[in-house]
Amino acid sequence: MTTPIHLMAGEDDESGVILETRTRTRRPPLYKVLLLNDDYTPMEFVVHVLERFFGMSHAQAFEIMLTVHKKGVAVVGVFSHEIAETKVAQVMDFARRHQHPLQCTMEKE
Ligand code: TYC
Repeated sequence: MTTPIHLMAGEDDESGVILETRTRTRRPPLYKVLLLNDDYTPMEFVVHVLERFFGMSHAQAFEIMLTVHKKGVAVVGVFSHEIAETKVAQVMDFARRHQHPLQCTMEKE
């Protein structure tokens, strides 16, 4: 017998037979938020961005800023798609308003 589509997993169709289906659950994908180096954005501005939008201490923020400065890019956080999108938008908007070319992007983990 086929599984009636209106029945949930384990629900009885009144025939007395429990028709079980297994529902697979998946964790939502996570996204890395990346900060990119450039030659013009002041170091102190980047430190401020990391404190303000990523909740880092001054020491943490300074360390990550230096990593980006030396290596060209660093992961500054890992979030759900919606939160990552919001972080990227906040950073890009803040940089634009201060006329700095700072770039922030996201990629699936
Ligand atoms: N390279 C910049 C400078 O020398 C500093 C900087 C660091 C810029 C990190 C962007 O994501 C960045 N002023």
